[in-house]
Amino acid sequence: MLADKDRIFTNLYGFQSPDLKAAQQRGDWDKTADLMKIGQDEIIEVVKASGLRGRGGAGFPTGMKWSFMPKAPTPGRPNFLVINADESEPGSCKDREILRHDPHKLVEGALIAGFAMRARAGYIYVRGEFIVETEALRKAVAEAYEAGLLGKNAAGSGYDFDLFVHRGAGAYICGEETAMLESLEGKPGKPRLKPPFPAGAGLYGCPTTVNNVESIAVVPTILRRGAAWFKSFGRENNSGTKLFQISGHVNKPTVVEEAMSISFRELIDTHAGGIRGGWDNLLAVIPGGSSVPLVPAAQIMDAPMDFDGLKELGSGLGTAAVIVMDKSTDIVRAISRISYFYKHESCGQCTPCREGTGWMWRVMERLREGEGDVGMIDRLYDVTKQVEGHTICALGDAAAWPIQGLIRHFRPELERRIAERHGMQEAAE
Ligand code: L3W
Ligand code: SF4
Repeated sequence: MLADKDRIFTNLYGFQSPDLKAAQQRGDWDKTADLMKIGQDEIIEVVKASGLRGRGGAGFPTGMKWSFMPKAPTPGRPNFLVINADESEPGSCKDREILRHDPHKLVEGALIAGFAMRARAGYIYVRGEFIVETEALRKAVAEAYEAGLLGKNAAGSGYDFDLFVHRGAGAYICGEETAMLESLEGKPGKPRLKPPFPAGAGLYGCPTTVNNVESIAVVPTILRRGAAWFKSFGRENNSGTKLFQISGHVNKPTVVEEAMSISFRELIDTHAGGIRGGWDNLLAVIPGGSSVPLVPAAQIMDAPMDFDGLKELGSGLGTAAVIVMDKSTDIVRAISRISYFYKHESCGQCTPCREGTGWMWRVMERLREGEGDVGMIDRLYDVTKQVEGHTICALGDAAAWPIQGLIRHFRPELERRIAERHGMQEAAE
């Protein structure tokens, strides 16, 4: 179990005030200018050495992403930092806690990250439904301006950096980084084709880095305690501490900071009070938010909860939103409901996603009722393969993967429903 002294988010549960004075007492904003004195490239090197990988789902190395930004921005084409606080992935609820209770970690991280990537300004794009969180964040930003920590000569560093808070209008797709940029520009949130990646052409066509809230909020602590300290948690290629969000059929759902690579069993027993009805009652787990395939109980129990460990199981760490399902779960219905979510949130811009998400959901609903025949399972799988990798953004993959996971691990259950319904029909005839 991660020791209290090694926790980055010391006010995760809001036991103390989120305001500037309390944050400073917890160590935030402590000699920030001195941290920045090591220089922009050196900060990027420290972040690279820490092994920090993006906490928004994709796990892209953060320091490497920053290094793609131009080192000498051309006049009239400034660099921008955009922070993705559009937390909408079903199961994901960690960034919300940072915004509410520890916003100064994010604001300080924004200044340091913005400085390192030579950004003139940062934009925090907050999920539309996050009203309390937006207020808390706006208050923190206002406090930072008032104290001279943002704006001209931010925190006495000699660097000018402005930070803006923008609230979205409640569309999941605006969490996709290029849809977010479109939305910030005042346009409908429709993803752009990549490449070019935002580092080449992002906000208003300028070089931009989009990072998740957690990725930015851990940076000041990494600089204060050192890359080696952060890297000492987890294992090679999967380092650091991480916010895990445990929901579903556990005795005590929670959000908790733990060392990366902790085993699933230890995570649940230590922090979530165990599985409802005991470990024998576990059916399956979606370990990284609704976009990643489920993992059956037997495979996940002793698995390391990190990028590589879950990839080996055909799933992913995603945002570390751990959705636990016990044997009372109608697993077909659960995945069908997730399918409906993606159908609803598709921006409709590309055909495989616009048509495929609706088709997949309708077939899932039929299979839930045991309608159709066994061949329909294969056709559904084929269609998921036609959608996967053939769309503008990752929402197409996210709609396909949960269904693939269901068919891979629970095909007998789908076949049982079809056989049962056929049996009932035959009996009726
Ligand atoms: C420059 C290159 N930049 C990649 C950058 C890219 C992006 C990052 C990761 O999807 C996943 C998705 C969801 N030059 C680059 C480059 N980049 N190659 O690296 O890129 P990518 O394409 O791997 O992922 P993505 O499109 O950002 C994110 C999954 O996360 N997910 C959902 C998350 C939901 C939330 C939320 O609600 N807040 O985070 C969960 O699993 O399915 O696969 O910045 O530009 N050559
Ligand atoms: Fe829009 Fe779906 Fe295409 Fe993404 S994959 S651009 S959400 S239609």
